[in-house]
Amino acid sequence: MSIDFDAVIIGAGFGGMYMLHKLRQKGFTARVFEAGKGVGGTWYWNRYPGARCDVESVQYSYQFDPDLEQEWEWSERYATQPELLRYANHVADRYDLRRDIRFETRVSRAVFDETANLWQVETGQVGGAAAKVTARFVITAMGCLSSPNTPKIPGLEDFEGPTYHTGNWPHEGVDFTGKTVGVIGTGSSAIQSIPVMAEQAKHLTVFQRTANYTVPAHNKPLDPGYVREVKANYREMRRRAKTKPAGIDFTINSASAVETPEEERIRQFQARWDYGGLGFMASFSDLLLNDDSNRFAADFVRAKIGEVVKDPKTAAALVPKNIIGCKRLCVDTGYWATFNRPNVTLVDISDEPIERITPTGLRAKGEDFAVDCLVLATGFDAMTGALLKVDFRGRGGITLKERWNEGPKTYLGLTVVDFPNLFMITGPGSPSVLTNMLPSIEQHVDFIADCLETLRNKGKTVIEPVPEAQEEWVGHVGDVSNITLRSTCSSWYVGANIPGKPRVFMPYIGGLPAYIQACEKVVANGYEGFALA
Ligand code: N01
Repeated sequence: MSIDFDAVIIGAGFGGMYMLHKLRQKGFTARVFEAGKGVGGTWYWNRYPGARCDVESVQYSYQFDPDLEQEWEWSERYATQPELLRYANHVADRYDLRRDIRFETRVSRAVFDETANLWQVETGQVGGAAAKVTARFVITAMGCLSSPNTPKIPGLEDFEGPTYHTGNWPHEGVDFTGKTVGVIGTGSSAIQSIPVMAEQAKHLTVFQRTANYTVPAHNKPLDPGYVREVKANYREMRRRAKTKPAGIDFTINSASAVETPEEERIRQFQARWDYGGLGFMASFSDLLLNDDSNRFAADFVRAKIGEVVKDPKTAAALVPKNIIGCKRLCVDTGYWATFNRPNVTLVDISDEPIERITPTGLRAKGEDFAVDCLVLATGFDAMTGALLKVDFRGRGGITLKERWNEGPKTYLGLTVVDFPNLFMITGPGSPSVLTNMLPSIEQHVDFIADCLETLRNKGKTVIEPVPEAQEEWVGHVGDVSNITLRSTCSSWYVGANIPGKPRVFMPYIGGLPAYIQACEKVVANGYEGFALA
């Protein structure tokens, strides 16, 4: 059987685009299949009002080409979705990527042919015929939060008005002027979009099952002097970022919150609060390791709610009860203050689920809420959802679904036993969602490209992890997750948001530096843990 491409890449977000560029640079042929009409991945689909990145723009950007870094101008501290999408398109144009990308094409199945040592990849084109291509390698770049979760609320299909999911927002936008809107969910997507939708809608009713922690973004236009300074020192900033667990260049206070006197502790929290953003969780080194330290941080944030929200009942309902950092910390602009608006109502459904969706609204807590449209800010089947939508078949016809029926098991979050020549960019078992995605993506892409080059140089055509290496990595991922409080509570990190999903802490929480070191050791030892044939 002939081989059409050295590699098939699934997805044209930041992972898929850089993978294509890197493989081309190394002289490999590659074809990217992308379900959307354009590049950008997350930033192509998540177009809800207020969508923006919670990692600062100058850090949430590619670093593989210093010229790209220098020429691109970010306008705000946190880039908006449209700006990020413009950046993705600029990258696609600058490196002439589109000629190897097939848009509106979804990969449905990929079968490993053990005789020819290649992948047979089946695709379906929107409105077109199915097709098959063959490739030596398949590389998934489908994103960790790309399979939207639509909860099975009774009656959802009976609703007569439009229903929008934040993770699959209409490209033409939505005009909420004069509309009554029901929002289900209070995660990051809801917390970003609620303040913006509230400015337009006639009335917004927010159905909250779990109150969430959020810190202010303090977003602002980027000062040209600051940008000049960043650009002059980009390499150093990127180097520092790689020494931080989250791959983000912010200062981590090495002190323990419990061992710090109260006055100093509050001063630290307040300083981080005033600066804004995810760095709040780096106020102390033990916020996710020690119950008391965590409670200090949680109490600090909880106390802020009453200072902003005027109605005591609403303020009390907005107070999160779980640990801070259990779910990803949200970063907001005016979220709590939005509940002071006369056109916004919070409905606390923590004690009983939404009874049903009716043709004209929702029924919850024995009350009917009439709405013109529904917004589902209900998140994603994270980390494994998109991968398991593709019918991957490895050795002996085993499916990835069968292999992962007790939760995802990988070697380095990159590869899976019995699925030779399959690589996953930011797969489960890698730092991915616990880090700045861009440096994590680039590290994976570089690892994969170097690996393919090594195989070519050695005259090898097959690489796959050995079971012992995978078991050891899975054990290590589990062990480090057990050290932190994060694995003790319900979140999408452990699959708790999807009924029936195995409860496993999916990302690697050991931090980016430890992960990079582990990968470097594997390479230095001649791809230790892999079998090459
Ligand atoms: O999704 P979520 P998200 N009835 O899963 C609720 C990234 N992100 O899209 O908590 C009622 O966090 C659910 O309730 P509960 C970021 O990593 C980044 O907001 O399960 N409610 C929850 O409130 C983030 O963590 C940015 O009790 C139901 C909400 O829906 C991740 O994406 C921006 C329900 C879902 O929250 C996911 O965020 C946005 C039901 N049946 C997102 N089912 C950046 O800033 C679910 N819910 C980069």
